[in-house]
Amino acid sequence: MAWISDAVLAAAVSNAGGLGVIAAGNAPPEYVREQVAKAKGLTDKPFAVNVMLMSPFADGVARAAAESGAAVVITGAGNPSKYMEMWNAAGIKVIPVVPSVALAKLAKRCGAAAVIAEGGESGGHVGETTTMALVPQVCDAVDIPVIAAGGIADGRGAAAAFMLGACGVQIGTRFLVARECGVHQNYKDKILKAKDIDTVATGKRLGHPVRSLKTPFSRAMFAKEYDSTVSDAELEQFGTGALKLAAVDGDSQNGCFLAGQIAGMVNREQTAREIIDEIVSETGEILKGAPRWVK
Ligand code: TUI
Repeated sequence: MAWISDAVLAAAVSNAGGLGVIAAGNAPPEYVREQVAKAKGLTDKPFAVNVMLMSPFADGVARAAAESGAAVVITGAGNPSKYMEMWNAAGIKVIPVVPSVALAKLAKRCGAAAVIAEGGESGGHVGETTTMALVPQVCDAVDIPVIAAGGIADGRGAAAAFMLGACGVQIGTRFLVARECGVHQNYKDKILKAKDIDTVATGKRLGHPVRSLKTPFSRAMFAKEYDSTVSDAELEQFGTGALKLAAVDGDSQNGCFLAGQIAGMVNREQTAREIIDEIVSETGEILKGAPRWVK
C-alpha cells in the first residue's frame, strides 16, 4: 500500500505475528533505507519491503531493498525477473504479487520463494481474475507456497483462502483503519463508511487498472477514460500524485483512495494486534466447524 504502509504499521503487524510490509510506492530509495532503519528500531521480527515495479525509482529501490537487511521483498505491478538474482544473492526471500498463472510460473522459474495470488477485488493496481478463480489455478500451477489476496478481511475470507489451497493471506484494506496506520483521518473515515459497491477500477485504458473508492477523483478519471478527446498522456498525468493527496492530505476532492471491494465490511478502528488476533481466532473457529459440511 503505497504511501500507506510505513515502518510504524509494518512493525506493529510484525510484532503482532504477521509479516509487516513497508511499501515503497513511488518513493525514492532513501525513503526505503530510512523506513527500514526505523522498522528495525521498532521490531526484532521479520518484515518485508514492497517494491512497486512501475515506480520511476524501481531500480534504485530494488537495490536499496537488497542492501537493507529486510527479510522479504514483495513485488507488485510488474515482472520482477530482472532483480531476482540480486535479491536471492542477498539471501532475501522474494514473494511476487501475481495476477495470473503465467506470471506465477515465471516467478517460480526465476527463484521466487512464494507467490501472492491477488484477485481483482483488491485495492490498488489490480488484475482481471477474481481471488476465487485465481488462487486454486495458481496453486495447481506452481509447487511453491501460495498466499491469497483480494477480498479478504476476516476469518471467513482467510478460511476460504486456505480451502482454495493457499497457505497464507495478504490483507490490505482492513489495515487502513489500524490505529498504527498513519493515513489521514479522512481516508479512514471513508473506509469505515464505505459499502460493498463503493469501489471502482479506473485506468483500464492505460493497461494498469487501479481500484479505489468512488470519489470525485475516481468519477472524473472514469469519465476521462471513456472520452476519446482525452489522450493517454493526459489521463496518466491526471492520476499523478493522487495517491499521496489521499493518504497524506486526505484530499476528498483530488485524492485517489485505494481500497478493496471488502471495504464495506471494515467498520471499526482497531490496533494491528486486535485485527490479527481476531482474524486468527475466527479462522480457527470456522475451520474447526468445517467437518459439518462432510457427510
Ligand atoms: O501493486 C499493487 N498495488 C498498487 S501499485 C500502486 S501505484 C500505481 N499507480 C499507478 C498505476 C499503477 C500502479 C497502487 N496499488 N498490487 C500488487 C499487484 N501487482 N497487483 C497486480 C499486480 C501485477 C499486475 C501485472 C503484477 C504483475 C503484473 O505483470 C504484468 C507484466 O508486466 O507482465
